[in-house]
Amino acid sequence: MFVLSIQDPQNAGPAPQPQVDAYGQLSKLASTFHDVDGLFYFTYAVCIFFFVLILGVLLFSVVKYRRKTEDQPAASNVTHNTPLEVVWTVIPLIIVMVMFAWGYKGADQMVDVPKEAARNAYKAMAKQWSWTFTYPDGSVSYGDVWVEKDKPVQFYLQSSDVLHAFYVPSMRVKRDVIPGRMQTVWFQPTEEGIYHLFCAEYCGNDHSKMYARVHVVSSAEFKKRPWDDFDDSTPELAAKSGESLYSRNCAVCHSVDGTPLVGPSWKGLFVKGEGDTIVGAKRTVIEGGATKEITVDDAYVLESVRTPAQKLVATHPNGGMSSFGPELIDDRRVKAIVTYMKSLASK
Ligand code: HEC
Ligand SMILES: [Cu+2]
Repeated sequence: MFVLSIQDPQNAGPAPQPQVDAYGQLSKLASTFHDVDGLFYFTYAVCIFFFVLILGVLLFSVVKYRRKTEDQPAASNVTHNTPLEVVWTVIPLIIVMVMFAWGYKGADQMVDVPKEAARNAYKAMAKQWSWTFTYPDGSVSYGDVWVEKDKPVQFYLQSSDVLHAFYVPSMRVKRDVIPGRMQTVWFQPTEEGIYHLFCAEYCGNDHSKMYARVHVVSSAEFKKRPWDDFDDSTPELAAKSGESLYSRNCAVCHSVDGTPLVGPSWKGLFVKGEGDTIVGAKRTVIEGGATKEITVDDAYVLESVRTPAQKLVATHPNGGMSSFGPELIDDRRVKAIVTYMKSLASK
């Protein structure tokens, strides 16, 4: 069978293999939106039935009624048959009405957000090329999101740059994320597991890497808040938290080993100076059209995160980074990223 392998740039762990349902056509259903599957397989069966029927009659007629001699007269010259035409109009009409009613019922369920879901509202912020999730209690996670089994959940979808789409095949939800417009989806996860969340709208160079995971866990596991692992109480822990933020938010565009990606590598951004001090490297930047030389420091990194276009690195005069506001990565977290950058410094 076709096995999809998914690169997982935002996380160290491997992406789960997609699981398919018993008929091998759809991802395993893990929410209450089973009308999607019923309607999908109904449409599938109708298509196969009519394909076989129509092609069968066609092939049969081609063989049976073919012209056998050059001068054979036409066997019949029927131009129409009213009862037959009524039948082949009315039966398909009934079938498409069934499809419509079934689809309408399913869509209605998806659009009608139940109160319990509205009380359990998350925010999913899409940006090139990562996802940031804000929980009902205000905490934040990146690239992975945790929800409770059997508890309806609503997601408000926002984009901080271009068009994206929130697509979780196992939950049977897919919704465009449109800049400047509030979109929303809800679902009720029914099975524990880790599910794929894809961006389903082409959003630039590394769209294919814009991937996240939905963890459906028991309420006991959920109470442990597995996403809340940010810790900057010591420089070592801050560097570790910074590295995790880096891998989920920045690694798509910035390498740390010199490899050029969409953005400049962070290798050599900070270097070891006299003794064991860590100093910022020199950078040629373009600010307001003028080229100048600056020294990298904490403030420059913060500015690059909040307003990347303020000082463009001279090697990247067209920019290409969209801003991370404090609601995505607060100042403390940017500081942890800087601590991580400094931990990379070498002679
Ligand atoms: C969509 C791609 C992209 C993502 C994601 C991205 N950046 Fe950038 N970044 C760029 C590009 C392109 C530049 C060069 C142009 C500029 O200076 O704005 C840049 C420049 C920078 C610079 C200046 C680098 C230098 O060499 O002087 C810093 C610092 C920076 N980014 C930090 C970050 C941080 C921190 C994150 C993650 C929170 C991040 N970037 C995420 C594309 C990206
Ligand atoms: Cu996207």
